[in-house]
Amino acid sequence: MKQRGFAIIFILLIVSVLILYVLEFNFNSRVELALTEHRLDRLRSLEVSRSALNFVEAALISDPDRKMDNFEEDWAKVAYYGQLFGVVFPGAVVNIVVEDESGKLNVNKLIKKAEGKKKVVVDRWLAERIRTIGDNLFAESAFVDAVIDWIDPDDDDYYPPQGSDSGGAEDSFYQGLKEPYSSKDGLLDSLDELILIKGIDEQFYFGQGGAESPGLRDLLTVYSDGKININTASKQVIQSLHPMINESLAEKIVKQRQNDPFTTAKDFLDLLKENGVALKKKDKIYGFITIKSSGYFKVEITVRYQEVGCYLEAVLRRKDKNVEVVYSQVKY
Ligand SMILES: [Ca+2]
Ligand SMILES: [Ca+2]
Repeated sequence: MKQRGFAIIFILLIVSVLILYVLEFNFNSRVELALTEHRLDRLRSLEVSRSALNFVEAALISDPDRKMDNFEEDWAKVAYYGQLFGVVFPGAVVNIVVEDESGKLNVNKLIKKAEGKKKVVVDRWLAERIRTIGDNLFAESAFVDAVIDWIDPDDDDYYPPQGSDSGGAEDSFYQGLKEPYSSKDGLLDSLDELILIKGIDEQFYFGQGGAESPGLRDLLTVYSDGKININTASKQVIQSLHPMINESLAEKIVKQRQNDPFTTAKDFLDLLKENGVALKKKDKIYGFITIKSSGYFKVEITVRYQEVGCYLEAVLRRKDKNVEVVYSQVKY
């Protein structure tokens, strides 16, 4: 009797071990399967993002009118076509944003080339435009001094001509940080470098998102010839162009150009004058605005498959009949 009881317990033990084994095998197989699906979706999202980038390149190459660039053109409308990628690639949710870099202020142009001169020459007019961006959006303008110091080759804090206070910073400031580093003393290779500069934090740089609360990354660039395309500049950039352009005038300009893009820079200047903006004869704005892009476009593509996806950021350069990728990065 004792032996029989022992046999039953022994069999029960073996059965439970077998059940555990089968359960674990089942669990592992399901994990493996999920991981494979995950990897596949990741791979799919990467391929779709590349395909979307090709699509943007094609739109830029086929742009028939190189004398002007505005939101009525195909390259600017690819965002609408992004939804179609979901039809071509079932299950994919695709979002495409293309921005003309000439609609933004170029921080690298703050320092003018001063060949043969020992002293650094700052483009004070541009510095004032960028200062206004800070004033209007973030109530913070001294960061411009620090950006100038980040780029200029010297080691002296920059003092703006109109005030005695400087927001500048050189090595003495950066070396005193908890994790010290040096001032670059050279042009920015990427706009993301701004985050390293005194007075610029993540909120200031990234903004809150959306057209009403942009960050510096939406308004500044390192890719352009320095001129502003008034057909693609945001409300905030237009407002920065002259002290007499207030928010409502900037909004009016953006609204008006929606159906009727500017065909000459003069049309824009005339519109300013009609609205009471007093332009001096030699106002720097005359040489600063244009109606076309200098050829650099930033592309942001987000692809999602279920829970997996990728984000592709690229800068394209349109030149003659070609488009080249100047920079690209994929994040998961
Ligand atoms: Ca300096
Ligand atoms: Ca410096």
